[in-house]
Amino acid sequence: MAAFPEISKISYEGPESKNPLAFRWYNEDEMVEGKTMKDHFRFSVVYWHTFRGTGADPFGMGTMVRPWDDGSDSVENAIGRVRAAFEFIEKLGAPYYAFHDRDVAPEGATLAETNRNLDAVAQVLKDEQERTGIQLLWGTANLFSNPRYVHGASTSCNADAFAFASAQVKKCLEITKELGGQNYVFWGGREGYQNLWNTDMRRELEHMARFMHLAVDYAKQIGFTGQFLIEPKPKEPTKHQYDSDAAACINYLRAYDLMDHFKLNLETNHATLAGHTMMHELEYAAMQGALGSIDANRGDLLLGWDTDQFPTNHYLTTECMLTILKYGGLAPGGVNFDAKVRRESFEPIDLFYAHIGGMDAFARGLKIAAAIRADGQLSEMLEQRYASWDTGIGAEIESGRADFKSLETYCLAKGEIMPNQSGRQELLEHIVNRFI
Ligand code: XUL
Ligand code: CO
Repeated sequence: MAAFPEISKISYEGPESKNPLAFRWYNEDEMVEGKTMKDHFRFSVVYWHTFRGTGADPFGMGTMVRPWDDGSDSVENAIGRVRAAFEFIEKLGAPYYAFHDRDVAPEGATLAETNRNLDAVAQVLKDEQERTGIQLLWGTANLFSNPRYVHGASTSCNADAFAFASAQVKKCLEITKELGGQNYVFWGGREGYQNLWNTDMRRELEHMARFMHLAVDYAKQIGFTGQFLIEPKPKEPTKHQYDSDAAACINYLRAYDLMDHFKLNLETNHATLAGHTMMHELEYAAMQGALGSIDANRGDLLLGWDTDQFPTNHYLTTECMLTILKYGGLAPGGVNFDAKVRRESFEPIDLFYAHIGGMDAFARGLKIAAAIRADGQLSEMLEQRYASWDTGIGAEIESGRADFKSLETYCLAKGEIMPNQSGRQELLEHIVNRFI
């Protein structure tokens, strides 16, 4: 039985269309800067919010109406959910999906039973991938829900939790490889602390690094060649997460000799929680060669937590796409909708409205970003701003020919210097508005 019987394949109808079940901007074969939209974005649907989200919040139970799901934790129900998920992703026209091990298959009474459950569901995932051509963008292990990870997984004070997390990631790497996953993500939901009085931070960070090295080693052993990604987030559920933002992650990867094996999976709402813009996080990671993939969503400025809303703001998507284009794209990463429909949007059709809106917002952002780049005024102004570094004393400093003595000599001869350039922020913002 079809899960979405009243929905047919979503198609592109163009900006004039008023059909809410059609794309107005996302036209997968349209070329932008020499690449199809499909290849620019590599859109991905997440299993956890879209197929496991119930709408429960700390004040009330779930609200989602999901006729294909009997609410049980059985393997049969999990398999039925796979069929519904692939029907949805295929009708939407997203080329990828992403999951946690525990989203797709139920945990059993023992590790062996859990692994058997995962194998049974993975076989159906594989069949559905082959039937539809939909691919796995990334897999990840849920190392935060089960009470065994109450103090963390690889950073737990309990060595058994580290061992269990290792067994879980081992299995998840095998399944991700089996399903042709193009990346593997670590998001350390409980890898941090609630207070420092009970925390040996140095020891915990060393354990987390050991864990990542073990994953890298095992990937090599089994021939998994996907890209490893770390997903920064500063807090929630812990007060402080060690992977707090792009800069902290990159410092950590360098300090523990992991830079060759990892890139970052940046999420908009996590950037907001860290007190950064998404553009900042993208730029910071990309300039160091560590831009891997993005979790596309947004927060709410009036709510201080990780609301994971679908992105609809064209300024946001333009900023994302400007930076992504500047650094040559995301592959093998993609634009992964780590976003959930609101508790009040409980009908199955809302899943379509949400994803179509997000894909269209990104498609429009891409077109705006490409127009800004083709126009060239912004990049010319940026280049101009740093012109003093291109010749003379600037070039001498950049090339390493200057030292403190030669710079003092230069200043003694030159005399006082004056601020010589306006920052032009208002003009620049106004120029961006010409395109949005
Ligand atoms: C949590 C979050 C996760 C990761 C995968 O805030 O973003 O869903 O994306 O574990
Ligand atoms: Co995420």
